[in-house]
Amino acid sequence: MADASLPIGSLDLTPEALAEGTFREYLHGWVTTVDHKRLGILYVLYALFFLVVGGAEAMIIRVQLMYPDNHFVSPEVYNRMFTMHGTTMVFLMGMPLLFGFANYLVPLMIGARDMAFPRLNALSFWLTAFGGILLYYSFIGGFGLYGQGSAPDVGWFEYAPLTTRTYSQGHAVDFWALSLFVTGWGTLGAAINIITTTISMRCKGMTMMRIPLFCWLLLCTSALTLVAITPLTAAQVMLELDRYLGAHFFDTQAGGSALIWAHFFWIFGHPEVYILVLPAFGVANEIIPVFSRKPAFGYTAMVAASVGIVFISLGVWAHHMFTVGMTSAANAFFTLSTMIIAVPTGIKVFNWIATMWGGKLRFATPMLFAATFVVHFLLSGLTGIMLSASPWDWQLHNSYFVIAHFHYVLVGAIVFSMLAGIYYWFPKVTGRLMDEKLGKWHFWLFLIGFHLTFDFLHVPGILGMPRWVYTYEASRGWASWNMIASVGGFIQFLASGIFVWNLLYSGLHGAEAGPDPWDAWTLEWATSSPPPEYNFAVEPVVASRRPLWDLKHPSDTDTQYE
Ligand SMILES: [Cu+2]
Repeated sequence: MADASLPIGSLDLTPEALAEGTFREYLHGWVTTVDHKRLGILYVLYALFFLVVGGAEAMIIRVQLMYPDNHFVSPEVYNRMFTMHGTTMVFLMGMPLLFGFANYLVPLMIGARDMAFPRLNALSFWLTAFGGILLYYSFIGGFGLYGQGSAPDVGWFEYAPLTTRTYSQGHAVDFWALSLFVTGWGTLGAAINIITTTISMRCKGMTMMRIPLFCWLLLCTSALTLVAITPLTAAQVMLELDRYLGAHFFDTQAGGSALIWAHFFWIFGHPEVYILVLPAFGVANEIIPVFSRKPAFGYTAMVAASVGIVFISLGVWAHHMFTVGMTSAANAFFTLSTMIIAVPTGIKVFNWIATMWGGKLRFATPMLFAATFVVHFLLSGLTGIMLSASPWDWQLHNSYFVIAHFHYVLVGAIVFSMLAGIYYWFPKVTGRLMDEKLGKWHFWLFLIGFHLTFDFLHVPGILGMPRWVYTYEASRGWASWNMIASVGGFIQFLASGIFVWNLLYSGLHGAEAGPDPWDAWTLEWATSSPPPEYNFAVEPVVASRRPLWDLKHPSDTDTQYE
Protein backbone atom coordinates (compact mmCIF):
# COMPACT_ATOMS: atom_id res chain seq x y z
CA MET A 1 0.00 0.00 0.00
CA ALA A 2 1.07 3.55 -0.66
CA ASP A 3 1.94 5.72 2.28
CA ALA A 4 -1.39 7.45 2.85
CA SER A 5 0.22 10.48 4.49
CA LEU A 6 2.32 11.19 1.41
CA PRO A 7 2.09 14.95 0.91
CA ILE A 8 0.76 16.34 -2.34
CA GLY A 9 4.13 17.70 -3.48
CA SER A 10 6.17 14.52 -3.20
CA LEU A 11 5.29 12.88 -6.51
CA ASP A 12 8.47 11.06 -7.61
CA LEU A 13 8.67 10.56 -11.38
CA THR A 14 12.32 9.47 -11.67
CA PRO A 15 12.97 6.32 -13.80
CA GLU A 16 14.02 4.40 -10.67
CA ALA A 17 10.77 5.25 -8.92
CA LEU A 18 8.73 4.29 -11.99
CA ALA A 19 10.62 0.99 -12.28
CA GLU A 20 10.06 0.28 -8.60
CA GLY A 21 6.35 0.85 -9.06
CA THR A 22 6.18 3.59 -6.42
CA PHE A 23 4.36 5.80 -8.94
CA ARG A 24 1.70 3.11 -9.32
CA GLU A 25 1.38 2.93 -5.57
CA TYR A 26 1.17 6.70 -5.38
CA LEU A 27 -1.61 6.74 -7.97
CA HIS A 28 -3.36 3.81 -6.30
CA GLY A 29 -3.23 5.70 -3.01
CA TRP A 30 -5.05 8.67 -4.52
CA VAL A 31 -7.65 6.70 -6.49
CA THR A 32 -8.66 4.52 -3.54
CA THR A 33 -8.39 7.18 -0.86
CA VAL A 34 -11.19 7.81 1.65
CA ASP A 35 -9.25 10.54 3.48
CA HIS A 36 -11.26 13.76 3.55
CA LYS A 37 -8.18 15.90 2.86
CA ARG A 38 -7.15 13.97 -0.24
CA LEU A 39 -10.73 13.92 -1.54
CA GLY A 40 -10.89 17.66 -0.88
CA ILE A 41 -7.74 18.17 -2.95
CA LEU A 42 -9.15 15.96 -5.74
CA TYR A 43 -12.36 18.00 -5.80
CA VAL A 44 -10.44 21.29 -6.00
CA LEU A 45 -8.08 20.04 -8.74
CA TYR A 46 -11.07 18.71 -10.70
CA ALA A 47 -12.78 22.10 -10.33
CA LEU A 48 -9.67 24.02 -11.40
CA PHE A 49 -9.32 21.79 -14.47
CA PHE A 50 -12.88 22.59 -15.50
CA LEU A 51 -12.33 26.27 -14.67
CA VAL A 52 -9.73 26.26 -17.44
CA VAL A 53 -12.01 24.30 -19.81
CA GLY A 54 -15.05 26.50 -19.12
CA GLY A 55 -12.82 29.57 -19.35
CA ALA A 56 -11.57 28.48 -22.78
CA GLU A 57 -15.19 28.10 -23.93
CA ALA A 58 -15.90 31.63 -22.66
CA MET A 59 -12.92 32.89 -24.69
CA ILE A 60 -14.37 31.35 -27.86
CA ILE A 61 -17.65 33.15 -27.13
CA ARG A 62 -15.82 36.44 -26.56
CA VAL A 63 -13.80 36.12 -29.79
CA GLN A 64 -16.98 35.41 -31.73
CA LEU A 65 -18.73 38.51 -30.29
CA MET A 66 -15.70 40.80 -30.58
CA TYR A 67 -16.71 42.19 -33.99
CA PRO A 68 -20.10 42.60 -35.68
CA ASP A 69 -20.86 40.05 -38.44
CA ASN A 70 -18.09 37.79 -37.20
CA HIS A 71 -17.78 34.15 -38.31
CA PHE A 72 -14.96 32.90 -36.09
CA VAL A 73 -17.00 29.76 -35.28
CA SER A 74 -20.17 28.40 -36.90
CA PRO A 75 -23.57 29.07 -35.25
CA GLU A 76 -23.76 25.37 -34.26
CA VAL A 77 -20.40 25.47 -32.50
CA TYR A 78 -21.31 28.78 -30.87
CA ASN A 79 -24.49 27.28 -29.37
CA ARG A 80 -22.48 24.37 -28.00
CA MET A 81 -19.94 26.75 -26.48
CA PHE A 82 -22.42 28.81 -24.43
CA THR A 83 -24.31 25.70 -23.34
CA MET A 84 -21.16 23.86 -22.26
CA HIS A 85 -19.69 27.00 -20.65
CA GLY A 86 -22.71 27.44 -18.37
CA THR A 87 -23.11 23.76 -17.52
CA THR A 88 -19.40 23.33 -16.89
CA MET A 89 -18.98 26.36 -14.68
CA VAL A 90 -21.97 25.54 -12.44
CA PHE A 91 -21.84 21.74 -12.20
CA LEU A 92 -18.22 20.82 -12.90
CA MET A 93 -16.44 23.86 -11.48
CA GLY A 94 -18.57 25.69 -8.87
CA MET A 95 -20.10 22.78 -6.96
CA PRO A 96 -16.94 20.59 -6.88
CA LEU A 97 -14.91 23.60 -5.74
CA LEU A 98 -17.17 24.26 -2.78
CA PHE A 99 -17.33 20.58 -1.84
CA GLY A 100 -13.54 20.46 -2.07
CA PHE A 101 -13.24 23.28 0.44
CA ALA A 102 -15.88 21.69 2.67
CA ASN A 103 -14.22 18.28 2.55
CA TYR A 104 -10.80 19.56 3.41
CA LEU A 105 -11.77 22.11 6.04
CA VAL A 106 -14.91 21.12 7.93
CA PRO A 107 -13.42 18.09 9.78
CA LEU A 108 -10.24 20.04 10.62
CA MET A 109 -12.19 23.08 11.81
CA ILE A 110 -14.42 21.12 14.15
CA GLY A 111 -11.55 19.02 15.51
CA ALA A 112 -12.57 15.73 13.86
CA ARG A 113 -10.38 13.06 12.28
CA ASP A 114 -12.47 12.58 9.14
CA MET A 115 -15.95 13.02 7.72
CA ALA A 116 -18.80 10.97 9.19
CA PHE A 117 -18.97 8.66 6.14
CA PRO A 118 -15.52 8.41 4.48
CA ARG A 119 -16.57 5.83 1.86
CA LEU A 120 -19.67 7.78 0.88
CA ASN A 121 -17.30 10.72 0.54
CA ALA A 122 -15.16 8.85 -1.99
CA LEU A 123 -18.26 7.62 -3.84
CA SER A 124 -19.58 11.19 -4.05
CA PHE A 125 -16.36 12.46 -5.59
CA TRP A 126 -16.11 9.67 -8.16
CA LEU A 127 -19.77 10.09 -9.15
CA THR A 128 -19.09 13.80 -9.73
CA ALA A 129 -15.98 12.96 -11.72
CA PHE A 130 -17.87 10.43 -13.83
CA GLY A 131 -20.57 13.06 -14.51
CA GLY A 132 -17.93 15.36 -15.98
CA ILE A 133 -16.67 12.62 -18.26
CA LEU A 134 -20.23 11.87 -19.40
CA LEU A 135 -20.89 15.50 -20.32
CA TYR A 136 -17.66 15.94 -22.25
CA TYR A 137 -17.96 12.56 -23.94
CA SER A 138 -20.87 14.09 -25.88
CA PHE A 139 -18.29 15.97 -27.98
CA ILE A 140 -17.24 12.56 -29.33
CA GLY A 141 -20.36 10.44 -28.92
CA GLY A 142 -23.13 13.00 -29.37
CA PHE A 143 -24.46 11.13 -32.40
CA GLY A 144 -23.93 7.61 -31.13
CA LEU A 145 -20.85 5.68 -30.17
CA TYR A 146 -19.12 5.97 -33.54
CA GLY A 147 -21.10 8.92 -34.88
CA GLN A 148 -20.00 12.46 -35.51
CA GLY A 149 -19.26 14.81 -32.66
CA SER A 150 -21.84 17.00 -31.03
CA ALA A 151 -22.53 18.53 -27.63
CA PRO A 152 -25.57 19.97 -25.88
CA ASP A 153 -26.49 23.21 -27.65
CA VAL A 154 -29.82 24.42 -26.25
CA GLY A 155 -28.59 26.58 -23.36
CA TRP A 156 -27.48 25.61 -19.86
CA PHE A 157 -31.08 25.30 -18.62
CA GLU A 158 -32.14 23.11 -21.54
CA TYR A 159 -35.66 24.49 -21.83
CA ALA A 160 -38.44 22.26 -23.15
CA PRO A 161 -39.41 21.79 -25.94
CA LEU A 162 -35.86 22.28 -27.28
CA THR A 163 -34.89 18.99 -25.63
CA THR A 164 -37.41 16.82 -27.49
CA ARG A 165 -36.00 14.38 -29.98
CA THR A 166 -37.59 16.37 -32.80
CA TYR A 167 -35.42 19.41 -32.00
CA SER A 168 -32.40 17.72 -30.43
CA GLN A 169 -31.37 14.75 -32.50
CA GLY A 170 -28.49 12.55 -31.47
CA HIS A 171 -27.53 11.94 -27.85
CA ALA A 172 -26.11 15.30 -26.77
CA VAL A 173 -29.15 16.07 -24.59
CA ASP A 174 -29.01 12.54 -23.13
CA PHE A 175 -25.38 12.99 -22.11
CA TRP A 176 -26.34 16.30 -20.52
CA ALA A 177 -29.25 14.76 -18.60
CA LEU A 178 -27.26 11.69 -17.50
CA SER A 179 -24.34 13.87 -16.44
CA LEU A 180 -26.60 15.98 -14.23
CA PHE A 181 -28.29 12.86 -12.92
CA VAL A 182 -25.00 11.29 -11.89
CA THR A 183 -23.41 14.45 -10.46
CA GLY A 184 -26.73 15.08 -8.68
CA TRP A 185 -26.33 11.84 -6.72
CA GLY A 186 -22.72 12.70 -5.94
CA THR A 187 -23.77 16.12 -4.71
CA LEU A 188 -26.51 14.65 -2.51
CA GLY A 189 -24.00 12.26 -0.93
CA ALA A 190 -21.57 15.09 -0.24
CA ALA A 191 -24.32 17.23 1.31
CA ILE A 192 -25.52 14.41 3.60
CA ASN A 193 -21.93 13.84 4.68
CA ILE A 194 -21.27 17.48 5.54
CA ILE A 195 -24.50 17.79 7.52
CA THR A 196 -23.86 14.60 9.51
CA THR A 197 -20.22 15.52 10.13
CA THR A 198 -21.04 18.99 11.43
CA ILE A 199 -23.83 17.69 13.66
CA SER A 200 -22.13 14.62 15.10
CA MET A 201 -18.34 14.79 14.80
CA ARG A 202 -17.50 17.98 16.72
CA CYS A 203 -14.72 17.71 19.32
CA LYS A 204 -15.15 18.34 23.02
CA GLY A 205 -16.39 21.85 23.84
CA MET A 206 -17.14 22.67 20.18
CA THR A 207 -20.80 23.63 20.61
CA MET A 208 -22.86 24.61 17.56
CA MET A 209 -22.46 28.28 18.49
CA ARG A 210 -18.68 27.90 18.60
CA ILE A 211 -18.06 26.27 15.20
CA PRO A 212 -16.34 28.57 12.69
CA LEU A 213 -18.78 30.54 10.51
CA PHE A 214 -17.40 28.66 7.49
CA CYS A 215 -18.88 25.46 8.95
CA TRP A 216 -22.24 27.13 9.58
CA LEU A 217 -22.38 28.31 5.99
CA LEU A 218 -21.43 24.89 4.63
CA LEU A 219 -24.14 23.38 6.81
CA CYS A 220 -26.66 25.83 5.30
CA THR A 221 -25.38 25.15 1.77
CA SER A 222 -25.71 21.39 2.29
CA ALA A 223 -29.25 21.69 3.63
CA LEU A 224 -30.17 23.81 0.63
CA THR A 225 -28.49 21.30 -1.68
CA LEU A 226 -30.62 18.47 -0.33
CA VAL A 227 -33.80 20.38 -1.13
CA ALA A 228 -32.75 21.93 -4.44
CA ILE A 229 -30.76 19.20 -6.21
CA THR A 230 -33.53 16.64 -5.71
CA PRO A 231 -36.10 18.15 -8.13
CA LEU A 232 -33.37 18.74 -10.71
CA THR A 233 -32.22 15.12 -10.50
CA ALA A 234 -35.82 13.90 -10.72
CA ALA A 235 -36.45 16.12 -13.73
CA GLN A 236 -33.61 14.38 -15.60
CA VAL A 237 -35.47 11.07 -15.23
CA MET A 238 -38.66 12.69 -16.52
CA LEU A 239 -36.76 14.19 -19.46
CA GLU A 240 -35.35 10.81 -20.45
CA LEU A 241 -38.80 9.20 -20.06
CA ASP A 242 -40.12 11.90 -22.39
CA ARG A 243 -37.38 11.32 -24.93
CA TYR A 244 -37.51 7.53 -25.10
CA LEU A 245 -40.78 6.27 -23.64
CA GLY A 246 -43.22 8.91 -24.83
CA ALA A 247 -44.06 10.17 -21.33
CA HIS A 248 -45.03 13.72 -22.44
CA PHE A 249 -44.22 15.41 -19.10
CA PHE A 250 -42.91 18.47 -20.91
CA ASP A 251 -44.79 18.10 -24.19
CA THR A 252 -47.49 20.79 -24.21
CA GLN A 253 -49.14 19.49 -27.38
CA ALA A 254 -49.74 16.09 -25.81
CA GLY A 255 -51.19 17.49 -22.58
CA GLY A 256 -47.93 18.02 -20.67
CA SER A 257 -46.35 21.38 -19.93
CA ALA A 258 -43.11 22.89 -21.14
CA LEU A 259 -43.40 25.37 -18.27
CA ILE A 260 -43.14 22.55 -15.72
CA TRP A 261 -39.56 22.01 -16.87
CA ALA A 262 -38.79 25.68 -16.27
CA HIS A 263 -40.25 25.39 -12.76
CA PHE A 264 -38.26 22.22 -12.07
CA PHE A 265 -35.13 23.88 -13.32
CA TRP A 266 -35.46 27.16 -11.44
CA ILE A 267 -36.65 25.71 -8.16
CA PHE A 268 -33.18 24.22 -8.30
CA GLY A 269 -31.58 27.10 -10.19
CA HIS A 270 -32.19 29.96 -7.84
CA PRO A 271 -31.24 28.12 -4.63
CA GLU A 272 -28.17 27.03 -6.63
CA VAL A 273 -26.99 30.65 -6.62
CA TYR A 274 -27.07 30.51 -2.82
CA ILE A 275 -25.55 27.02 -2.74
CA LEU A 276 -22.58 28.58 -4.53
CA VAL A 277 -22.48 31.90 -2.71
CA LEU A 278 -22.90 30.67 0.90
CA PRO A 279 -19.50 28.90 0.87
CA ALA A 280 -18.04 32.10 -0.61
CA PHE A 281 -19.54 33.94 2.40
CA GLY A 282 -17.96 31.29 4.62
CA VAL A 283 -14.50 31.84 3.14
CA ALA A 284 -14.80 35.61 3.59
CA ASN A 285 -15.98 35.05 7.17
CA GLU A 286 -12.71 33.25 7.96
CA ILE A 287 -10.33 35.54 6.11
CA ILE A 288 -11.68 39.02 6.91
CA PRO A 289 -11.42 38.69 10.73
CA VAL A 290 -7.92 37.17 10.60
CA PHE A 291 -6.62 39.90 8.30
CA SER A 292 -8.38 42.63 10.30
CA ARG A 293 -7.01 41.27 13.59
CA LYS A 294 -10.53 41.39 15.03
CA PRO A 295 -13.08 38.63 15.70
CA ALA A 296 -15.98 38.48 13.24
CA PHE A 297 -18.58 41.10 14.09
CA GLY A 298 -22.01 39.71 14.93
CA TYR A 299 -21.48 35.92 14.89
CA THR A 300 -25.06 35.20 15.95
CA ALA A 301 -26.53 37.61 13.43
CA MET A 302 -24.40 35.99 10.71
CA VAL A 303 -25.73 32.55 11.61
CA ALA A 304 -29.31 33.81 11.70
CA ALA A 305 -28.89 35.59 8.36
CA SER A 306 -27.48 32.41 6.77
CA VAL A 307 -30.39 30.30 7.97
CA GLY A 308 -32.77 33.03 6.81
CA ILE A 309 -31.24 32.99 3.34
CA VAL A 310 -31.77 29.22 3.10
CA PHE A 311 -35.50 29.57 3.69
CA ILE A 312 -36.13 32.72 1.65
CA SER A 313 -34.09 31.51 -1.32
CA LEU A 314 -36.46 28.55 -1.70
CA GLY A 315 -39.36 30.91 -2.44
CA VAL A 316 -38.01 33.16 -5.16
CA TRP A 317 -37.36 30.87 -8.12
CA ALA A 318 -40.02 32.22 -10.51
CA HIS A 319 -38.23 35.59 -10.72
CA HIS A 320 -36.43 33.82 -13.58
CA MET A 321 -39.81 33.41 -15.27
CA PHE A 322 -41.44 36.85 -15.07
CA THR A 323 -41.94 36.88 -18.83
CA VAL A 324 -43.56 33.44 -19.27
CA GLY A 325 -47.07 34.76 -18.61
CA MET A 326 -47.66 34.07 -14.93
CA THR A 327 -50.50 35.93 -13.22
CA SER A 328 -49.70 39.42 -11.94
CA ALA A 329 -50.27 38.12 -8.39
CA ALA A 330 -47.51 35.54 -8.91
CA ASN A 331 -45.21 38.18 -10.39
CA ALA A 332 -45.86 40.45 -7.40
CA PHE A 333 -45.19 37.61 -4.94
CA PHE A 334 -41.87 36.68 -6.53
CA THR A 335 -40.86 40.36 -6.78
CA LEU A 336 -41.46 40.81 -3.04
CA SER A 337 -39.84 37.57 -1.90
CA THR A 338 -36.78 38.40 -4.01
CA MET A 339 -36.50 41.86 -2.49
CA ILE A 340 -36.79 40.45 1.04
CA ILE A 341 -33.63 38.41 0.53
CA ALA A 342 -31.73 41.70 0.49
CA VAL A 343 -32.29 41.92 4.28
CA PRO A 344 -30.20 38.93 5.45
CA THR A 345 -27.58 39.52 2.76
CA GLY A 346 -27.44 43.19 3.80
CA ILE A 347 -26.81 42.11 7.40
CA LYS A 348 -23.83 40.13 6.16
CA VAL A 349 -22.35 43.01 4.18
CA PHE A 350 -22.71 45.33 7.19
CA ASN A 351 -21.05 42.77 9.46
CA TRP A 352 -18.06 42.34 7.13
CA ILE A 353 -17.60 46.09 7.00
CA ALA A 354 -17.98 46.30 10.79
CA THR A 355 -15.35 43.55 11.18
CA MET A 356 -12.88 45.52 9.07
CA TRP A 357 -13.81 48.85 10.70
CA GLY A 358 -11.02 49.97 13.02
CA GLY A 359 -9.12 46.73 12.44
CA LYS A 360 -5.40 46.41 11.81
CA LEU A 361 -5.85 45.50 8.14
CA ARG A 362 -3.19 43.40 6.39
CA PHE A 363 -3.63 43.39 2.62
CA ALA A 364 -1.95 40.13 1.71
CA THR A 365 -3.37 38.42 -1.41
CA PRO A 366 -6.13 36.48 0.45
CA MET A 367 -7.44 39.69 2.01
CA LEU A 368 -7.28 41.60 -1.31
CA PHE A 369 -9.55 39.00 -2.89
CA ALA A 370 -11.84 38.76 0.15
CA ALA A 371 -12.31 42.52 0.55
CA THR A 372 -13.00 42.87 -3.20
CA PHE A 373 -15.55 40.08 -2.86
CA VAL A 374 -17.55 42.27 -0.44
CA VAL A 375 -17.59 45.19 -2.89
CA HIS A 376 -18.55 43.01 -5.86
CA PHE A 377 -21.24 41.21 -3.91
CA LEU A 378 -22.77 44.53 -2.92
CA LEU A 379 -22.75 45.76 -6.55
CA SER A 380 -24.22 42.51 -7.90
CA GLY A 381 -26.92 42.78 -5.24
CA LEU A 382 -27.86 46.22 -6.50
CA THR A 383 -28.47 45.06 -10.07
CA GLY A 384 -30.23 42.06 -8.54
CA ILE A 385 -32.69 44.34 -6.76
CA MET A 386 -33.26 46.15 -10.06
CA LEU A 387 -34.03 42.87 -11.86
CA SER A 388 -36.25 41.62 -9.04
CA ALA A 389 -38.79 44.28 -9.97
CA SER A 390 -40.85 42.46 -12.59
CA PRO A 391 -41.56 45.53 -14.79
CA TRP A 392 -37.84 46.23 -15.01
CA ASP A 393 -37.11 42.56 -15.65
CA TRP A 394 -39.73 42.57 -18.38
CA GLN A 395 -37.57 45.07 -20.27
CA LEU A 396 -34.23 43.42 -19.68
CA HIS A 397 -35.12 39.72 -19.59
CA ASN A 398 -32.63 37.52 -21.49
CA SER A 399 -30.49 40.54 -22.31
CA TYR A 400 -26.78 41.08 -21.69
CA PHE A 401 -27.75 43.15 -18.64
CA VAL A 402 -28.79 39.88 -16.98
CA ILE A 403 -25.57 38.20 -18.16
CA ALA A 404 -23.56 41.05 -16.63
CA HIS A 405 -25.56 40.86 -13.38
CA PHE A 406 -25.13 37.15 -12.76
CA HIS A 407 -21.48 37.13 -13.76
CA TYR A 408 -20.99 39.83 -11.12
CA VAL A 409 -22.35 37.32 -8.60
CA LEU A 410 -20.64 34.23 -9.98
CA VAL A 411 -17.25 35.71 -10.90
CA GLY A 412 -17.03 39.01 -9.02
CA ALA A 413 -18.29 37.60 -5.75
CA ILE A 414 -17.99 33.80 -5.74
CA VAL A 415 -14.80 33.30 -7.77
CA PHE A 416 -13.04 36.18 -5.99
CA SER A 417 -13.90 34.73 -2.59
CA MET A 418 -12.93 31.17 -3.53
CA LEU A 419 -9.60 32.46 -4.90
CA ALA A 420 -9.10 34.23 -1.57
CA GLY A 421 -9.70 30.85 0.05
CA ILE A 422 -7.14 29.11 -2.16
CA TYR A 423 -4.48 31.72 -1.32
CA TYR A 424 -5.39 31.46 2.36
CA TRP A 425 -5.43 27.66 2.79
CA PHE A 426 -2.79 26.70 0.18
CA PRO A 427 -0.06 26.84 2.90
CA LYS A 428 -2.11 24.44 5.05
CA VAL A 429 -2.60 21.97 2.18
CA THR A 430 0.93 21.98 0.76
CA GLY A 431 3.07 23.30 3.61
CA ARG A 432 4.28 26.09 1.33
CA LEU A 433 3.30 29.74 0.94
CA MET A 434 2.04 31.03 -2.39
CA ASP A 435 4.19 33.67 -4.03
CA GLU A 436 2.91 37.11 -2.98
CA LYS A 437 4.27 38.97 -6.01
CA LEU A 438 2.59 36.59 -8.48
CA GLY A 439 -0.51 36.71 -6.29
CA LYS A 440 -0.69 40.51 -6.56
CA TRP A 441 -0.19 40.35 -10.35
CA HIS A 442 -3.00 37.80 -10.52
CA PHE A 443 -5.27 39.94 -8.35
CA TRP A 444 -4.81 43.24 -10.19
CA LEU A 445 -4.96 41.78 -13.70
CA PHE A 446 -8.01 39.69 -12.83
CA LEU A 447 -9.69 42.71 -11.23
CA ILE A 448 -9.06 44.95 -14.27
CA GLY A 449 -10.14 42.22 -16.70
CA PHE A 450 -13.26 41.47 -14.69
CA HIS A 451 -14.39 45.10 -14.65
CA LEU A 452 -13.62 45.64 -18.33
CA THR A 453 -15.77 42.65 -19.23
CA PHE A 454 -18.70 42.78 -16.88
CA ASP A 455 -19.11 46.51 -16.17
CA PHE A 456 -19.28 47.22 -19.88
CA LEU A 457 -21.57 44.29 -20.73
CA HIS A 458 -24.40 45.98 -18.82
CA VAL A 459 -24.57 48.60 -21.59
CA PRO A 460 -25.32 46.49 -24.69
CA GLY A 461 -27.91 44.76 -22.50
CA ILE A 462 -29.70 48.06 -21.92
CA LEU A 463 -29.30 48.75 -25.66
CA GLY A 464 -31.21 45.53 -26.36
CA MET A 465 -28.54 42.92 -27.05
CA PRO A 466 -30.10 39.50 -26.27
CA ARG A 467 -28.14 36.62 -24.76
CA TRP A 468 -27.26 33.57 -26.95
CA VAL A 469 -27.10 35.79 -30.02
CA TYR A 470 -24.58 34.40 -32.52
CA THR A 471 -23.61 37.70 -34.11
CA TYR A 472 -25.00 41.22 -34.67
CA GLU A 473 -25.00 44.04 -37.22
CA ALA A 474 -22.63 46.98 -36.85
CA SER A 475 -25.55 49.42 -36.97
CA ARG A 476 -26.85 48.15 -33.61
CA GLY A 477 -24.22 50.12 -31.68
CA TRP A 478 -23.10 47.13 -29.62
CA ALA A 479 -19.69 46.68 -31.23
CA SER A 480 -17.39 48.83 -29.07
CA TRP A 481 -18.92 47.51 -25.80
CA ASN A 482 -18.35 43.95 -26.97
CA MET A 483 -14.80 44.73 -28.03
CA ILE A 484 -14.00 46.10 -24.54
CA ALA A 485 -15.67 43.08 -22.91
CA SER A 486 -13.63 40.67 -25.03
CA VAL A 487 -10.35 42.42 -24.24
CA GLY A 488 -11.28 42.19 -20.55
CA GLY A 489 -11.96 38.48 -21.02
CA PHE A 490 -8.49 37.91 -22.45
CA ILE A 491 -6.95 39.80 -19.51
CA GLN A 492 -8.86 37.55 -17.08
CA PHE A 493 -7.63 34.48 -18.95
CA LEU A 494 -4.05 35.77 -18.79
CA ALA A 495 -4.44 36.46 -15.05
CA SER A 496 -5.72 32.91 -14.55
CA GLY A 497 -2.59 31.64 -16.32
CA ILE A 498 -0.47 33.52 -13.75
CA PHE A 499 -2.55 31.91 -11.00
CA VAL A 500 -2.01 28.38 -12.36
CA TRP A 501 1.71 29.09 -12.69
CA ASN A 502 1.74 30.36 -9.09
CA LEU A 503 0.04 27.16 -7.90
CA LEU A 504 2.61 24.98 -9.66
CA TYR A 505 5.64 27.11 -8.82
CA SER A 506 4.74 27.67 -5.15
CA GLY A 507 3.69 24.06 -4.70
CA LEU A 508 7.23 23.01 -5.62
CA HIS A 509 9.41 25.97 -4.56
CA GLY A 510 7.32 28.12 -2.20
CA ALA A 511 8.68 29.21 1.19
CA GLU A 512 8.01 26.86 4.13
CA ALA A 513 4.73 27.88 5.71
CA GLY A 514 4.81 26.26 9.14
CA PRO A 515 1.58 25.28 10.87
CA ASP A 516 0.12 28.78 11.30
CA PRO A 517 1.48 31.36 8.81
CA TRP A 518 -1.38 33.89 9.19
CA ASP A 519 -1.53 33.87 13.00
CA ALA A 520 -5.10 32.58 12.74
CA TRP A 521 -7.51 31.28 15.39
CA THR A 522 -9.32 28.23 14.07
CA LEU A 523 -8.34 24.59 14.64
CA GLU A 524 -7.07 23.73 11.15
CA TRP A 525 -4.03 25.92 11.95
CA ALA A 526 -3.37 24.02 15.20
CA THR A 527 -1.98 20.99 13.34
CA SER A 528 1.01 20.69 11.02
CA SER A 529 1.00 21.81 7.35
CA PRO A 530 0.07 19.55 5.61
CA PRO A 531 -1.84 17.87 8.43
CA PRO A 532 -1.09 14.22 9.26
CA GLU A 533 -3.61 11.64 8.04
CA TYR A 534 -5.27 11.54 11.48
CA ASN A 535 -5.43 15.40 11.66
CA PHE A 536 -4.88 15.70 15.42
CA ALA A 537 -2.71 13.42 17.56
CA VAL A 538 -4.90 14.28 20.56
CA GLU A 539 -8.54 15.28 20.22
CA PRO A 540 -8.67 19.05 20.84
CA VAL A 541 -10.73 20.52 23.66
CA VAL A 542 -12.33 23.85 22.88
CA ALA A 543 -13.46 26.60 25.26
CA SER A 544 -14.29 29.48 22.88
CA ARG A 545 -14.80 30.46 19.24
CA ARG A 546 -11.06 31.10 18.95
CA PRO A 547 -9.48 27.85 20.18
CA LEU A 548 -6.05 28.48 18.69
CA TRP A 549 -5.97 32.02 20.11
CA ASP A 550 -6.65 30.53 23.54
CA LEU A 551 -3.75 28.10 23.06
CA LYS A 552 -1.41 30.87 21.98
CA HIS A 553 -2.51 33.32 24.67
CA PRO A 554 -3.37 31.24 27.74
CA SER A 555 -3.30 34.30 30.01
CA ASP A 556 -5.91 36.15 27.92
CA THR A 557 -9.12 35.62 29.88
CA ASP A 558 -11.27 37.94 27.73
CA THR A 559 -14.37 35.82 27.29
CA GLN A 560 -16.23 38.41 25.24
CA TYR A 561 -16.08 36.28 22.10
CA GLU A 562 -17.06 32.90 23.49
CU1 LIG B 1 -32.65 33.72 -9.02
